Amino acid sequence: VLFTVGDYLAERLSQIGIRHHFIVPGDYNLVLLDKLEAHPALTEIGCTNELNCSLAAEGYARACGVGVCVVTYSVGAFSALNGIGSAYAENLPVILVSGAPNTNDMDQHLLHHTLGDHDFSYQFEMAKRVTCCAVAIRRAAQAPELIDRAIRTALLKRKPAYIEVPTNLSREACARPGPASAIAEPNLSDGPALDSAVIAASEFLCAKQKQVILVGPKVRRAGAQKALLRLAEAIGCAVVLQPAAKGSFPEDHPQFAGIFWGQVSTLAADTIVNWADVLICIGTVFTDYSTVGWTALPNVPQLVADIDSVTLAHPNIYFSRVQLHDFLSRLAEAASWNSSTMTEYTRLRPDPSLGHASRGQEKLTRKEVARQTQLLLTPETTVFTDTGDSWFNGIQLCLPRGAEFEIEMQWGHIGWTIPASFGYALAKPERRTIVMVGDGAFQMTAQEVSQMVRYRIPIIILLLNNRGYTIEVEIHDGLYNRIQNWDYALLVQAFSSKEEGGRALGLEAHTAEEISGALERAMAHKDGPTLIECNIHPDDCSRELITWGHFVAAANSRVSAKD
Ligand code: TPP
Repeated sequence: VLFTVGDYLAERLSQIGIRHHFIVPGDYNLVLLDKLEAHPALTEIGCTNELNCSLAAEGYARACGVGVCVVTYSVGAFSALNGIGSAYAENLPVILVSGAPNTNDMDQHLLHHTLGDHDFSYQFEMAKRVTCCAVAIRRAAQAPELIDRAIRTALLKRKPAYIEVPTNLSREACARPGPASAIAEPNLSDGPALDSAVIAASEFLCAKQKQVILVGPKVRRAGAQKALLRLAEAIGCAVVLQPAAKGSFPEDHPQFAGIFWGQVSTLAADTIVNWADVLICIGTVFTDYSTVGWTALPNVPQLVADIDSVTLAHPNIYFSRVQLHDFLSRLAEAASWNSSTMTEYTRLRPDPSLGHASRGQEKLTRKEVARQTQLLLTPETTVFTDTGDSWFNGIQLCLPRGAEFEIEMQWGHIGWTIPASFGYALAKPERRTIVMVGDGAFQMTAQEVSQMVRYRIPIIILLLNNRGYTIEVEIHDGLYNRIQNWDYALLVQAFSSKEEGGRALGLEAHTAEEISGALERAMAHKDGPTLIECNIHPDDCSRELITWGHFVAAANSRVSAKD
């Protein structure tokens, strides 16, 4: 049988570890979808719309290291670009594959699903801005080179890539691909740069007395958690995490000193950071959000270890092509023991407390939901937290060793948790996925619960219904922060069909007793998702959200700088 462009793409995707590809069909990609489907290692996962499709692929990439989303031209791809933006911001290699018009029509005719003029380059131009590599195949013979270039660049840079495949080319003859190692090569450090970075860094650290390690979200993207642990144990200093890095260092470790998030830090992490005379910043990202409206930008000297570079404050040197994993492992061998910040932190460390349990009939509170969620966590749990007070509720949880935590703090698309947890759970079905999401966020992407039903994915969705966009109320209030209330429990049950798929369980909780009963039922329900609508008072939000919102609002409303 003829080996085609579509087969080439399918084979390459399977070689890099893709087992599920997320799709929405359209006439420009149907033949391509047939080819992908025909590959024995690939399972097609249909999504309800392209926004959800791209975010599902983003969540899949979190679990599996890479994700793929296949959509149709313009009407599909424009929506998918949002999830590709997320993948870019969050450093995840997601391959966006879009069907495109027949090559005979390119720049010749007016076509459906286009802007209605003769220039068909616009989608490719748009994709270039939100990917690390965009390719548009125009002849079958180019396909191997272009597909390989896009996939290889995405994997090397941990950023999304774009591949445009005209509808008629998917079935045209194509060479077969060579070994996978050519497109999935490891990132290697430059030897001399690595050696000098390690020497300079250990000399720099030797001259400091009070060292603190600050861990950022890029550690996980670089797969450097184990090397981080080795370095932390070699130095013996306090280790604090940025909020988006939660889960990258074990929270039961004696050196774990909380989440550093300025005034909304946990476990007094900010106090130990302020006491330090040097910060070892590993994969950190400082934004207005992570620095609480720029109020928590550390001003002590820093050693900055990024995904593939190291920068020192004194002497001021930049080392490029130093891979994070290599650098941390080597620094662990070279660095000397200095546990002064741990001695200090032991005196500072507050007692973690879950707070008091509410009594059975008492009205449900945010705290009680968090307290009961905490009791469910095991080493097999993955928690997804959505933008909103769910961030703060999630950050407060104490993760047992092995538990994972997913957050999309850089892109911050509300509703991200629903499709992303779906994609993630397909890749890691052995884990128990729990989603914490607000009512406003849920309304953005609720349709994807339907796919959890279809594929019988037992995700537990804790929907905190505080009747509106509370996080925005804290930043800047107006009537626009009120939303239509839904019967959420009823809604998700409507996604079940009598003929096929699993079943969604929709439950409501108004009291402490009701939520504990609901959680018990959720844990037992295996044939699809469970949504628990947790009804809380509109004013019941975390102290951290109010504090953070105040400073972010102040940063947003700074007057323009004069020239
Ligand atoms: N649109 C998108 C796609 N993403 C966004 N982050 C926003 C708009 C702006 N936004 C940020 S938080 C938020 C909105 C609209 C409200 C979230 O409300 P909800 O999910 O109910 O959580 P709560 O703040 O009530 O905990």
